[in-house]
Amino acid sequence: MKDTKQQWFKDAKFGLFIHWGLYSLLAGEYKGEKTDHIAEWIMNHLDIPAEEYEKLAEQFDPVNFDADALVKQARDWGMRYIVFTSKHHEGFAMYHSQCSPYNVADATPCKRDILKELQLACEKYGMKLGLYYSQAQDWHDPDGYVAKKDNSQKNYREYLDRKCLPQLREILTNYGEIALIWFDTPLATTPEESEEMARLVKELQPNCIISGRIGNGLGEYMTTGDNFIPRHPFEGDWEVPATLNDTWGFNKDDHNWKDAYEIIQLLVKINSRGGNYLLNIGPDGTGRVPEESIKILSQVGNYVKTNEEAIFATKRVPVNPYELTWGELTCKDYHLYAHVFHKVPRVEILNIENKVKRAYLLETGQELEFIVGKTCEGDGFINVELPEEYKEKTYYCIGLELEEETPVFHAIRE
Ligand code: H79
Repeated sequence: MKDTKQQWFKDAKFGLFIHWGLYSLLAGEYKGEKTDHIAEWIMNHLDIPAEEYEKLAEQFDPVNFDADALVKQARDWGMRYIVFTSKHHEGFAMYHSQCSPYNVADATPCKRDILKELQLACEKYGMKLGLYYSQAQDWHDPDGYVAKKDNSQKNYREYLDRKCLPQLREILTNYGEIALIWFDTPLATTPEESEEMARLVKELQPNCIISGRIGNGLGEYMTTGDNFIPRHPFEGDWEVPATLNDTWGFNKDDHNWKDAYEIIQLLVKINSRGGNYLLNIGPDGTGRVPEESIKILSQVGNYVKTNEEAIFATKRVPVNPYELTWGELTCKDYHLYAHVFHKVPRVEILNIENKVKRAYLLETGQELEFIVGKTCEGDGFINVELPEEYKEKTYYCIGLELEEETPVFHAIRE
């Protein structure tokens, strides 16, 4: 069972992933050719030579990027941590690196250290800062791995010593407290090499959490497949990295946005099963966050902020043999929370053994009537009565104060 030993991560429940790099300038299209894959992969997918691709840096001048405003917004969306792409597979460092001039402060006209800007904003707003670092794939370095290509001629050791390890040292030394490091696609990285990376991280920042994708089983929590949710409650610390549309990096042609209601349901479902939801935005080449993302996240934020008690610091709900027709449950110390997403005349929970002290609406604090009883077959149930106007409502949450520390469900009777 994976254990980060970091209470902030277990409590966080909701985080912001930011994919931003040179690919954002292309927005899914290069020289009239569009990519129909995740947009940050455009260099690879359209086989753009490194000497051509690197020229993009000359255009990188993100006049619309405001780290302070973005971090403040993330707080308002109810998020507790941020993971930022310090270097994606393209190989471009989004901070001032001393070991490679291919970085945002040296190779662009703007000369800005984006990571430094984010660090300061995160410190100001009490936001945990995590960093994505593509440790194995680097399509700019001649010795970095490239997925699904023949890497046999690469001197990976050279790349590790020249770029990967020195850059890890930089991002873990020059940017204050890094709460988490998000590795990705280890490919042929050996156990010894992963071990070396992990040792470096812990030597520089003992509290920095190492994500699941360092490879070779060395991650301190489980990262699910992109956009994949475990079907059952999952023990230990884990996280679902996910997108709002079908890309991580900005793609001007991807309008396949999930709506806010779907995102709220996914968040609560993931929390209910014990995980964190790391939800992505892809700013465009100017640093502007897509309008649609802001709209969705603001709506999600309203729900999260109103019902924060039922999201933040909640724990995995024990296996419930019955599917709920109206929504999802979350829980924490002596409380069970019913998130109601569908219209119901009253909220019914079946096969539950707990005694209830009190039921209330989270958004108003209003006390609610409830019945704790047994069906004719002898199964425990809780029914919560709703005020008239709530019988027509959806997306609200009911708190139940329990006599017992955790909810207790029993198996379906044979
Ligand atoms: O950062 C985001 C992705 O860019 C990264 N992980 C998330 C968090 C990621 N790296 N690899 N993958 C996701 C999966 C790769 C899928 C691929 Fe393909 C399928 C690579 C090659 C075939 C899609 C199709 C991308 C290029 C061609």
